[in-house]
Amino acid sequence: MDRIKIINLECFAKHGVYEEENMLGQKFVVSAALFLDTRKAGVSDDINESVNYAGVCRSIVDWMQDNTCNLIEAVAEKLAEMILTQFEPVKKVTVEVKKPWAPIGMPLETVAVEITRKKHTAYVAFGSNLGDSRQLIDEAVEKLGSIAQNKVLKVSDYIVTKPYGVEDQPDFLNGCIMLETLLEPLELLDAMQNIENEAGRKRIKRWGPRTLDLDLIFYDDDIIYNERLTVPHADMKNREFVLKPMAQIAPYYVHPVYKKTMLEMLKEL
Ligand code: A4P
Ligand code: MG
Repeated sequence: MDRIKIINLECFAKHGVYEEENMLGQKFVVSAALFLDTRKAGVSDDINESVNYAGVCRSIVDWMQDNTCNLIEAVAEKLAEMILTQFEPVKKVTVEVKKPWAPIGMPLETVAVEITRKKHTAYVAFGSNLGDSRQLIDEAVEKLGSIAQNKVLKVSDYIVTKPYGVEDQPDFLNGCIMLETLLEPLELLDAMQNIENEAGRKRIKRWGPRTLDLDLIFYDDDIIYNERLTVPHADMKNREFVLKPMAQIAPYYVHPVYKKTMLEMLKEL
């Protein structure tokens, strides 16, 4: 990806662990590499096709002065999040925060933290067969989208499906959403489980009736396997209630393990 670089932007701010630092302030030096596609702006010579780096610099300085963190790790994290959420064309960012006057009682040129953060694409399947399913799902989509690090990009139709697995239970309402997220996979799972709990979800019976079920189907092209998470979702290839909405919102998305599009997987099922 192309990069716009901001190098050594100076500002005076009050981040630090010591009280004196929070009162007196000191010099910070911020660098950022904004990863985006500059091809269109390069051809058209139109600023509207790119990111105005003056605007990014202004936002960095304003944020540095309006907030107080203990750690430069936190400063870098928040700056990266601010840049990614406020400047849409930026897909990934590297932020370096330098603190040349760090009060450690020894001469040094500077201390610095450098981090890289990016926007991820996640697909989340939803299902409900207890309570007011449509409203519970509407609320879940709204809650997922209202998390500052998330943006809902697409929502499939809600479809009525016959129960799969345990069959003597009411029909389900199912669908999928496409999410842009800055959350890491387990953070996203935490958020999903909180929303399930708020919907009154009780974990009584595996595959049994539920007010709200949110499953993480894909997270970028990542393959994740740990105690809490299997991604891509292990059983999706057998579930029409997942593949049908996926084929609607992401027909050509290729399963990172099976190497087949959602349309192909649906057709095979
Ligand atoms: N977990 C692991 N991987 C994931 C993932 N990719 N996404 C872990 C979400 N969670 C994942 O889930 C159990 C544990 O799975 C979690 O703690 C998480 O750490 P759960 O939601 O508490 O339990 P569950 O939903 O009863 O089990 P499971 O296996 O998730 O059930 P499913 O697979 O969700 O199936 N028929 C129709 N027509 N429509 C449906 O929506 N849903 C089910 C439930 C059965 N039949 C259905 C439908
Ligand atoms: Mg589940």
